[in-house]
Amino acid sequence: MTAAASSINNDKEVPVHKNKLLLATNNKGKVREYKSLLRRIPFKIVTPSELGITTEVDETGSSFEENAGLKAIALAKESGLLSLADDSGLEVDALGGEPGPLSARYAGEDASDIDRLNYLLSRLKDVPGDRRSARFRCVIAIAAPDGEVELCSGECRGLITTEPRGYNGFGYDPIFYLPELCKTMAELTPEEKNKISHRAKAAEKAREVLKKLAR
Ligand code: ITT
Repeated sequence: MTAAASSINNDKEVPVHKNKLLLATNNKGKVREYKSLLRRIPFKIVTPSELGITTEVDETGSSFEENAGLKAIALAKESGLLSLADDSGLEVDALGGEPGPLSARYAGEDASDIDRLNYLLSRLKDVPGDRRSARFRCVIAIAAPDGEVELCSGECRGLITTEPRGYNGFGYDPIFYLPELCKTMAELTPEEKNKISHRAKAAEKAREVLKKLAR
């Protein structure tokens, strides 16, 4: 991160734990996971709703990196706080990497998590088990109010099931099977998911960035 971003946190008069980090997402599943994944960072995590921010950022980028940056910069500028955004989703090999950055809008704007995973299963109905490989990807952008950004990413490989299994997690978790654990992501406890997920891997890198920024 740049000097400008660091300067926000370099004010030695301000105790580090009083610095705030805005978790720039409206997705409750992500908020839940980040509150656990980032629990030892030297920042107090605040959410847009706690600050009365209702902005929905248009995800006009064509990659996870671009969209994560757009969300983090917009919220950092609006709040004046260091902001962390997450753009994530599924890339299915048999669909040429779809839904990718369109994961949230794959079954239309007003679709639910269940609609989206059913739509994905319907797209894969003729694809045999050995060709149902996929990966979850997560890109975290940490932005300062001056627009400087740092990116961290993580991924997790698995297979798409033929029907949903499990009730934990969110989004596409019930159809994402982890062969080495013989479970879908939605059959893992939150603690288990937070050890192996795409988001856990990206958050591990983000924690290091945040520690540096707090110095
Ligand atoms: P924000 O932009 O406000 O963060 P969003 O839900 O729109 O929220 P994305 O644009 O990053 O977030 O879309 C992510 C999509 O991928 C969404 O449909 C999620 O359900 C899905 N997804 C992301 N991470 C996931 C995970 O850990 N497990 C299951 N599905 C996930």
